[in-house]
Amino acid sequence: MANEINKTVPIKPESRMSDPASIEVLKKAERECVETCFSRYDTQKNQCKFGTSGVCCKICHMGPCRITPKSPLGICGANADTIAARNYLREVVSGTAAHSDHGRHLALLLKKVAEGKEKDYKIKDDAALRRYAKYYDIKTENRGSDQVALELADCFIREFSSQEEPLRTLQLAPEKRQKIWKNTKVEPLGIDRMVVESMHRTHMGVDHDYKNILRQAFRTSLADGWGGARIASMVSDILFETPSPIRSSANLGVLQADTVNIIVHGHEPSLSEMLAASVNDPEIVAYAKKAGAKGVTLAGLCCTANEILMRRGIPVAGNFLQQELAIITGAVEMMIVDVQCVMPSLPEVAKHYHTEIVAATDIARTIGATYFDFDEDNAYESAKNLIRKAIDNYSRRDPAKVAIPRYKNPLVAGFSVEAIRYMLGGTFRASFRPLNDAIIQGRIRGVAGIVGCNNVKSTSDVYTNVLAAELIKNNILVLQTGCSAQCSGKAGCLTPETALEFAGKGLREVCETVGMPPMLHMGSCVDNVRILEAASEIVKEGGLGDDIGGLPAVGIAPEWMSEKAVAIGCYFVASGIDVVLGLPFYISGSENVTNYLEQEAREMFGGAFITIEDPIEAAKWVMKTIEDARDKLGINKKTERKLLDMKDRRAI
Ligand code: MSK
Repeated sequence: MANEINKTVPIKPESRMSDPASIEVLKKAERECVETCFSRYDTQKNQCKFGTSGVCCKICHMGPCRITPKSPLGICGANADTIAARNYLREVVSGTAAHSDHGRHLALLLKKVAEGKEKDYKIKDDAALRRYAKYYDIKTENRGSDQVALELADCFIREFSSQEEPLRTLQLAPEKRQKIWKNTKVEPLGIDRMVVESMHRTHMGVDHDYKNILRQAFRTSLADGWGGARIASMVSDILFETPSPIRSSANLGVLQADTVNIIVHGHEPSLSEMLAASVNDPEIVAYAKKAGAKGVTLAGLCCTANEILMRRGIPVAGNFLQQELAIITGAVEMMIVDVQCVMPSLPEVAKHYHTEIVAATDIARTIGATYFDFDEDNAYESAKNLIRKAIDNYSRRDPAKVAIPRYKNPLVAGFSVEAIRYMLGGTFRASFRPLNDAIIQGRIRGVAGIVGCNNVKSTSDVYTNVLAAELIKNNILVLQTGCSAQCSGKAGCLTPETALEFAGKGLREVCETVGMPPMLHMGSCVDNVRILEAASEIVKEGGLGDDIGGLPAVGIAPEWMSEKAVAIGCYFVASGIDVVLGLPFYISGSENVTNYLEQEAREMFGGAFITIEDPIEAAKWVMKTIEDARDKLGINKKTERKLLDMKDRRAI
């Protein structure tokens, strides 16, 4: 396996992480005897084979049961297929719940804003409000923003509780796709209902048919991708603005030696938006100067970073595997964490330095972290109080322990679907037509969505960077989200100059004309829905078939690790897009489950999963899949050269 970590030989920092900033800090961690996820990975040698193959069942307390050739049935009689399918569905449920609870929080916030109960949050993007209201047939003409927002917030909230009606957002997909979902019986009802039903069906003694269970996995994932995550993305646009291209930078070098450094980490944007709004408040700047600092640097990790990068240009300190490393620089006064992808080890790492870890969400607390009761009703002042606390911690910084790597790279982020449409067509003719034409003419061969996390099992960022470079070289436009986008940002690839240097001729021409990078940062994990939205727009624009399935497009999760990634992969496949995994699912203990996800899914949806552990092989597979799709669309035909006669010329 390319880049796989071999735990049997001493592991060098260069085999753990590929970017120079992280390597430098990992060496510092070793010198200062700080435990990280990498050293803990080594102590977790010989990971459980029953777990990794998906055939350990601990759903009831007669077990745990483990399936082997000698004991092919659990105590209740469940076989490997039932067990692996149930475990898989529970992963999808957890991922869906995570994205959707994030969406619910924002929908409830929108309702409060519309009711005038939140003085510090506003509807910042009225055009987005009215655009999304139309999706729900809400009248927008001659109505105030608050009125429209209240009705829309209620629609969003009903998407969670709908008992018998399918999700209304499904109607945003091409008609053909909607029919496929109806015929295969995967149309999700309310988001909460899907999560509860799936948990019921995986309880001991309920659903035992692996195909029925896996179909429910796709159905639940659609409640995420076309429901909860989509709502999160839409409300964020309404309250905090639809992203548009913005410059910033990425990697640990964004931290500064002479300022108070605050890092936000997690996923939800409500607090981080307020921190971004208040960090340059003159009162705060004066307070920092009084403490001996030049000011306050706000930076982000993981998807909270992406949220405020996309809209405010706040720099990215790093992606998932850099969360402990950021503290080890010795230069972080406070790390504020909200939900998801936050390692419980952070307070332990912080004990070696002066960093205060602050948990700012009641549903996500960690032993050793300070809990801060963020007051959304008085959000601006509450955010300022938190920043003041960080400034107070500046005097505890030990200069002898500070070592900020100098590495960071510039980037351009903020490519929402609206921004892409505007960028391609301009103010008066904003449209996807130029992109469709470039694909039809073959200047761009197709589109690849590269998404997801980092994982200690492989050298961080390598797969993503090798794959992305190979794809743009071969004229494939790359769309990115999450930690994968940050990985390209750290490598300096999210700039228009990357197109000039590394893209193939056709893609370079398009990027040069428009001034865009060949890899587009589209946002956070919930913003994977923007990739589906872009695919729907391409279909709507015409000339490339009548469904998302069949487009020259592929999804890839090179270094994924979270249950959310499993849900994302499933809703991409159920939407008709093939998904390449750089690391396998925990299903290899069941041939039937593996076959269902890798073969039968394609018969149902037109897309399926494939695991390819080498980035170059993955690139070859993606290119072949894209060329096959182009053949089927009939756009690979070479145009015959024809000499024009007088009649033709007159016609022209
Ligand atoms: S933060 S889910 S490590 S992308 Fe969205 Fe990154 Fe994966 Fe978390």
